[in-house]
Amino acid sequence: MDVAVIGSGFGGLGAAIRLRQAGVTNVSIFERAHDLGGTWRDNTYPGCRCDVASNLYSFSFAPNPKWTNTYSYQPEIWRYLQDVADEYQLRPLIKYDHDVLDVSFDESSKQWRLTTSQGDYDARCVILATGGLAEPRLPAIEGLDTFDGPIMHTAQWDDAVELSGKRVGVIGTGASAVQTVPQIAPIVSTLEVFQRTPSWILPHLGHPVIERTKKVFSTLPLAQRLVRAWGYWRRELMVLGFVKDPRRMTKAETMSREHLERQIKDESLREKLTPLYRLGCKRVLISNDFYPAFARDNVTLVTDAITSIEAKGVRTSDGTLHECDVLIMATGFFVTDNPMATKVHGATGETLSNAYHGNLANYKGTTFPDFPNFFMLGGPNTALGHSSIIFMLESQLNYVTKAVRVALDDDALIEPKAHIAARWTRELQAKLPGTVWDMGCSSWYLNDAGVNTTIWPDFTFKFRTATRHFDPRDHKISTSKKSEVS
Ligand code: N01
Repeated sequence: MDVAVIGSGFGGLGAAIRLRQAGVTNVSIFERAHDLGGTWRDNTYPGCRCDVASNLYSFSFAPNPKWTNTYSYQPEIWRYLQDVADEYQLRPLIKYDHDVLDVSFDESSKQWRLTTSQGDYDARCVILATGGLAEPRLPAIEGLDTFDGPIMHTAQWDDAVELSGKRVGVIGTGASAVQTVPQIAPIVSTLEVFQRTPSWILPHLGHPVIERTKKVFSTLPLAQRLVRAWGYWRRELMVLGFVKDPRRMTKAETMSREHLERQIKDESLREKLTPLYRLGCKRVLISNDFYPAFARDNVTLVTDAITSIEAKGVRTSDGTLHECDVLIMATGFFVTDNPMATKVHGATGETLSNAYHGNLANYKGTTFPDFPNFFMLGGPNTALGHSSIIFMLESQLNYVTKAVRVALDDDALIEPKAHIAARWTRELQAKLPGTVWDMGCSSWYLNDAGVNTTIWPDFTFKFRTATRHFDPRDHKISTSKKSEVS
């Protein structure tokens, strides 16, 4: 095939659409699951919702005038992706139940060899679109495998696990936990929420969309585009605090503290829920119902450190055994240590995971020296703490589709020049000191060495500008006609 796309979430579907628009049709999408949709298919835990407004959290070329809420819930986003797949007739391209086990560049054929659970495939170009939030992380807590009852990660929710009337423990207080805790609190018998670090939480402004608005968006698409643009630019202003001067976060911290004070009257509980790091250092959360859940008699916040998990429950550092019937792990994902990256090997055999550990330079978070005709969506330092990842994916796709076009038209192998990629990576890293992610908290944005290899540290329109074109001068282009064009 000309292009193998791995993953059928926003990135993979977007890639297939943009490639087709660029005239590239010999494309297959490899999907390990039974259905398309990526993280929005997998995360079905109660309350799962996007914390970016619906109008912005969608493809610019496929607006949805029918969003029922200004901040969509998971089922509607998943439905949206399915509708997009139908509208653009992408389903025939998808190879379901194909788990990609290895992706290696074959020097002799000058192609990529994909080893999958259903056989091998060769492709001239590969677009890796497996996303950063695809591999659920279970914490390395001693005794985890000795627990007697069901253990469920939020991203692997199993409706068959009975929660009603059960003693439930939730480990973690990040984005997934704050959404699911309020939903399950009313049905369980007791709920103990194990918090290691409190999150900054701001009021949620989401609300249902009235019929008249939907009608206006349907008949006057420009109106929806304006709302989207308004939301985009408001979010861009946040970069001033995240990147340029984190002291600007004080105002949002005050808002968050007031939110907490309004919702939690108990002073000692409030203290436990108050973060002691700069707002933005970890992902900022939005919720109106997480704090109030602790007002319920059956919900307890546990802040003593977890020392082990035993057959009957969770043991904490004060010696208490918190007995549970079910454990829910709201413990996030492998991001900088995503297992998928260890399965990709470039022309020298080097693995892609080095890109997250300082040993492999990247160019615009998308391409890598010695990885010819290989493109990564959502690559190093392209995720966002303040806006929509879809904007970043679409930006990358501007560059990727143009590069793929050149690769196919000229029968060429394209990769960034090593010194150009090194410069991009160096300059990007030079922007990080003094940003909000450099304020001493731990987060999934940082690799083992504490370096942010995840978040884009600038305005997103700058990334859009950087990826607008394919610049041949920045690339090594080897063709069968000429050994090296540029
Ligand atoms: O995961 P997280 P998440 N013992 O990594 C705790 C997206 N998302 O699934 O902070 C005890 O944020 C950990 O504690 P600490 C979004 O990008 C979006 O919630 O490391 N606790 C933390 O509290 C988001 O950021 C949406 O001290 C342990 C929690 O587990 C990303 O997904 C909704 C522990 C993990 O939080 C991930 O969110 C959901 C241990 N050993 C997800 N190990 C929206 O759009 C970890 N923790 C709203």
